[in-house]
Amino acid sequence: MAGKPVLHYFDSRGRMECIRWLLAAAGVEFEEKLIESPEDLDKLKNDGSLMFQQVPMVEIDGMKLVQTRAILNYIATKHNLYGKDMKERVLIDMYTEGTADLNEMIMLLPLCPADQKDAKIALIKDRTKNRYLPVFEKVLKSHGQDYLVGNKLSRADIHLTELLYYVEEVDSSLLANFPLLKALKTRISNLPSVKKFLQPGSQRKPPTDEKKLEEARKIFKF
Ligand SMILES: N[C@@H](CCC(=O)N[C@@H](CS)C(=O)NCC(=O)O)C(=O)O
Repeated sequence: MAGKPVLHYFDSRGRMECIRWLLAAAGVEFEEKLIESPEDLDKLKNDGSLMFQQVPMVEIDGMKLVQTRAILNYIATKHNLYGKDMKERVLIDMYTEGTADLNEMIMLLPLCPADQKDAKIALIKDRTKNRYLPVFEKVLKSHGQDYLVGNKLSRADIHLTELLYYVEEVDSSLLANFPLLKALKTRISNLPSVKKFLQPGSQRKPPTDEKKLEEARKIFKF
């Protein structure tokens, strides 16, 4: 039997958190080798483990996978979370890319200079309320089903649920006008695998604070 996937990343959400979420939701146990210093990162770079000299990197099924989207695609395919045909898959891809766009805006917020932060938060709130969440609310309303695509759990539901947690961290009132999204969040959060991941002490990472940001700056030299 193949061993557990091994995740190589810094001890924060960053680009790895969506991979942690997807594996956890699929019920896959994983290990983490945390990058704690520039030397740890250099070691991975120098031993040829990182195709583009970047993390996330995931050791899985005898491979060393890089590029977040490629890793997610592999996990979703392997665990049957990627639709039943091309038409479902392209929908899942569109929803996934939409969630990724807003997720990235929120993920990069801690890097925003202090004098631009309020404007950035205002933009995120505007995009959340007026661009992204209305799309997903409308999809759920249009078919009346429990999941976004094909009446079956897919990666799109998992990525969206992860995003909804982040949106609420930005402003807990942002979901107020999206009852179907609130219900989806509750439904997905109650899946046993996700419920376990949401418990304290799991491998889920907290929001990135100043201390983590400083550590990241040292490791990734930005
Ligand atoms: N397109 C890549 C981007 C990866 C990336 O930017 N990784 C950063 C950390 S989040 C990194 O490894 N930076 C070090 C470097 O570029 O030297 C992906 O999605 O995986």
